[in-house]
Amino acid sequence: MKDQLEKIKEEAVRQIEASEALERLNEIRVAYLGKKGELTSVLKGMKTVAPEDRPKVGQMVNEAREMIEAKLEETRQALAKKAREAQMKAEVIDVTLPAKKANVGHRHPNTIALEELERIFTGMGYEVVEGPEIEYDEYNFTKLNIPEGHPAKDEQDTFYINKEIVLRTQTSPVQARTMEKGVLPIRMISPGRVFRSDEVDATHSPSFHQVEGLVIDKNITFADLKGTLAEFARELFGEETKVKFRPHHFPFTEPSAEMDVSCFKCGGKGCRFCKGTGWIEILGCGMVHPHVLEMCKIDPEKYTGFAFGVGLERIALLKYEIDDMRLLYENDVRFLKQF
Ligand code: 2NL
Repeated sequence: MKDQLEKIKEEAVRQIEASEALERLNEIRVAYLGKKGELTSVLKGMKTVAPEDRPKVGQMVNEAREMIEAKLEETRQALAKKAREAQMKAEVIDVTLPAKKANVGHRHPNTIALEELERIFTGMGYEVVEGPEIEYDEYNFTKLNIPEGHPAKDEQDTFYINKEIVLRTQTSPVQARTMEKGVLPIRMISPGRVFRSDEVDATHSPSFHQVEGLVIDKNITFADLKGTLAEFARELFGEETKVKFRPHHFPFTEPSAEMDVSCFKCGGKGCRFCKGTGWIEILGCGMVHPHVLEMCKIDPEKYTGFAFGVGLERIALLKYEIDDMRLLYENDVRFLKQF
């Protein structure tokens, strides 16, 4: 019996010392000290021991149990310590490493151009007014003198939500809404996203941005329009900039014009940038049509006004010399960071 116990102890110690994981220690504990373990089976063999020897054998079994338990505990602590040290080593933090730079991105050329336009016009006393991108057909077309069947409507009428509601094709409806409110005089610009049925290419997109402007007051004339837009052009493209007005047609203005600026690259001599003409087309404008004033509840006998519309992307492309509009919609930060 004694030999058997010695053998069990030896074997247990050998196994404990050889174990490399805490789970393995548990297995050993079960194998030796568990209900069906080696020591228990020794106790079960007590029947064959002479009664006077039993207490002694019992004591030996207990000693073996205590010894194995102590060995298990000692090894458990050693393994736990080793595991903790390995973990600390693996998770070491170098507090002297430089912090990761926060990536803050960059303002979009459209945003930069818009802020420039807003700076110029608010400097002349204009308000910035925004409105819905989804509009009533009535505000987008009818009140701007583009009735049912008008060719200008045919060109633009693609994005219908239903019979009465469209994605706005211009920001003029914001201005029509402002006129209807009847607070006069008006000096406003309305920037925002607009939608057209255009195919994507280097100069077109089905969704782009416009900045329209509107002035309504007593005695506003074409001279006010010219002076205002010439000053705008000088602020945007430089003191030397000249402007030229070519007759044009818009349904909502009469008379209407397109404004060109002298090429800021060559000063008007003609270069690749202005395609040899010395001039660059920049915006459409005109005196607000009396019928538009009437439809927006303003008396055209008492008030007159001028209006204009600029493509924001067109300004950004020109000012930052970007040759393809699609670059503005990719939002590649390497592109954006150049402006
Ligand atoms: C362009 C240039 C323009 C207007 C927009 C306008 C707005 C109201 C009344 C009268 Cl509420 N006019 N806006 C005027 C002239 C030109 O935009 O190239 N548009 C297609």
